[in-house]
Amino acid sequence: MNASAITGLRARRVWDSRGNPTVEVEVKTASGVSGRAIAPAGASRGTREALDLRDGGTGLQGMDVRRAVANVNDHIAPLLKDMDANDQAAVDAALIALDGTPLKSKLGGNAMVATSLAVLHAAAAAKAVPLWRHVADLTDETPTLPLPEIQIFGGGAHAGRRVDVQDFMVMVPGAASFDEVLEVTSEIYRAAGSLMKAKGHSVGVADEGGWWPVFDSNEQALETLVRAIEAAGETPGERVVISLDIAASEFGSKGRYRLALEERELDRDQIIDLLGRWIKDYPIASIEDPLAEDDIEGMTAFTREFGGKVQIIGDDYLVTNADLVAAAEKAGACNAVLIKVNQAGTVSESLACLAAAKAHNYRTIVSARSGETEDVSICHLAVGLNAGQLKVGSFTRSERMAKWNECLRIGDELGGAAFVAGKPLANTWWARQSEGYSK
Ligand code: 2PG
Ligand code: MG
Repeated sequence: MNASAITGLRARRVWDSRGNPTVEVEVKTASGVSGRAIAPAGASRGTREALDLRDGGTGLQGMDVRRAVANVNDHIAPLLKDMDANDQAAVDAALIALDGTPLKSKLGGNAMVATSLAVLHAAAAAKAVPLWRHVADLTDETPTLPLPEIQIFGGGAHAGRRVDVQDFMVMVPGAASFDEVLEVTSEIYRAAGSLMKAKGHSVGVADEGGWWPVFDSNEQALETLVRAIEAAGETPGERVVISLDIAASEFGSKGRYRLALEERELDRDQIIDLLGRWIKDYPIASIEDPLAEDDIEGMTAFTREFGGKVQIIGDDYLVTNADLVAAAEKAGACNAVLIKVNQAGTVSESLACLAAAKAHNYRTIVSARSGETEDVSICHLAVGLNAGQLKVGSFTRSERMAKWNECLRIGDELGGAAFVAGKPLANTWWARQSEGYSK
């Protein structure tokens, strides 16, 4: 029997960083080794992403996953038995056919993604290579350590909507190594905490470990972030830039945007103007979901105006879907796509999205979800796919740090030269002004 043939597969219920139940799958191969993966969970979810199957009812506030676990054990395990874990495309095609629904609502996106990723792990283990190497083999990419986006303040759906914007992040494209990115970010994170404490705030953290946003306005958060970068000894816009996830679908639809904090409603043109002012006033190099997922007109107008200046990422807007990336390119919306395996539901569909992004010259950012675990698969995907960028949340809490630390380990295996540095921000104002800027 083939060493990578699947001999056993089972799911169990485990728990994520918000204390919610989730699905873990373990896949055994004929060679005796196995692979394991856990489904993450989003809070600000796109309406077109794969659906997690939750049990509903009153227990665990309806969040239980016993049906998804049973789907793996009762239906997926017999289907995949004896299939080759090394043939990810065939495994994922079988899962998709068994489910048969557009949003994976029958088996559950959570059941499917945990299975798909566990098979990926099992294949790597059967080949006795690290996961990043197996992923690179599947895609013919050159493994490269990504440029991180790291959250300093949380907001939006991850912080009781205390501010409208969901992620206030930093990137360090001017760093010479991945390790340097983490060190600089750690200084900024600490400095931001000190600034909050100095203002007399009691400081807690939001869902992804960024500081809880005790601000009177979105701008105040941006100002504080700039002050924190300075307090860490950096000149904002040089080695360090700002990245925002507006997550506009959370407060906008049908071309109207309701800023809860300021108690005012903006139309499409007004929110574009507001974001344009932020791009002018602050060293912002990347913006995710600036307009809502149903606002094609707004996203196209925003990209026309600012696409030559900043990276514009579609998350809820593109939901890791190859067809939506192709359509966005045609419409002139966004110039980058977030890759979340659980939005697509399988590894193969995520790879297809990545291939579409590369074909249409869109940048790619592999991303975690706000509900995470110790699972570090996405680090290996980001490296093996040569995605260029990685978004994991903040620089605190173990479900986040596990990912940054795993990247350091992969970096040691790869050797120092494999860090992508500022390349993903080519064609943004940062790259242009930093020409000649020496690290
Ligand atoms: C996002 C993610 C991660 P969630 O919007 O990019 O920050 O959030 O997992 O809640 O969708
Ligand atoms: Mg997002």
